[in-house]
Amino acid sequence: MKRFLILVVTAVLLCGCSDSKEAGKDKAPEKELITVGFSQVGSESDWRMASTTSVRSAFEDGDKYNLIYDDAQQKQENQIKAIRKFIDQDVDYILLDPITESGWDSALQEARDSGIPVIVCDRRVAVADNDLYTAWIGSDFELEGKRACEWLKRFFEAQGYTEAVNIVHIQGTLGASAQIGRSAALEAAVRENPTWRLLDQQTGEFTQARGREVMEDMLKHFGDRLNLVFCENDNEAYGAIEAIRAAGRKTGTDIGNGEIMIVSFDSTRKGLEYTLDGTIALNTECSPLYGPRLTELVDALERGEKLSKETFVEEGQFSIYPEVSSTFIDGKNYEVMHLTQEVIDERAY
Ligand code: GYE
Repeated sequence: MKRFLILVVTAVLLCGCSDSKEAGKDKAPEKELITVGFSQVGSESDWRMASTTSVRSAFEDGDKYNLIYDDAQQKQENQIKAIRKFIDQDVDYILLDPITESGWDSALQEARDSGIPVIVCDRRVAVADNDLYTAWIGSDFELEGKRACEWLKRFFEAQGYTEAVNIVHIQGTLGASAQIGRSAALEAAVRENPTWRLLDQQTGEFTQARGREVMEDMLKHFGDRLNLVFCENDNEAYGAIEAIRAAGRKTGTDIGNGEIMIVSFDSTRKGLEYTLDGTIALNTECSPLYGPRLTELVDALERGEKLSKETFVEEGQFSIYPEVSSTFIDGKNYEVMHLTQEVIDERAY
């Protein structure tokens, strides 16, 4: 595979030295950079910005890597174009955070035909042939959703709340792994808990603006009945909070007395600030800090090592309410962290 070559030109050359023999002697040797094309989803959320920063800084070693970054602006067609451009540029590796799971077979086949390994990160691809990508690293989104629902169930039990839980669900980008997993967990929990009702589901596209619009619409339709909003990320929760306040409703856990309870995902700094003051009742973490893991994977491939096909990142969960300190899911115990300002101060995003 062709490598991107850089010539480090010496100051002697730059200052116009005419003695070619001398210049040649002072010239640094040519260096081979590892060229990596990264197709990012967009810049729709705080989580996404943290992910971009993490990947960019992990690959910023200009003596080792040449990172070509492409922002797809939440459009899969832009990601497919970016992959084709990376193939034309003959990059060494492609990193792909796929907007949706479906629709990747031909683009990934083209990458494979060109001999370029594809590492998928964060969201997943659903392809007929799993050999079309080398490895995936990211979160267990369904587990995140199950942890949120189990916490809610345990919280209501602890409070002795047995009335109706009337839920509106602001989904992420439809077809994205984070949406598919978190939505599946909520839908299953609604089936299992007789007092839970799913009043409405609409996509908030993982953005604050759309989260606010969707919440306004839901408040208009369901009025006082609505007592819980399940947001699939923090930015949607920021938008929902704005809409709830503008409608004169209160956020909180006293849902039997008119408050609207909010649960969210990501655990960004602002999301956790809202969790610390009780505006968001529960925040389930999703880590965007996988940049260093990606350089490790690329370096391992450079050394000719075989990668595990899937790597899941570990994640936490935060709340200020002491009622539930852990959840038990599929035979495993998960701790719920009691949120304090110190916890927020130590966070990297
Ligand atoms: O939850 C959301 C972002 O794919 C896990 O995408 C990611 C999600 C994250 O826009 O904030």
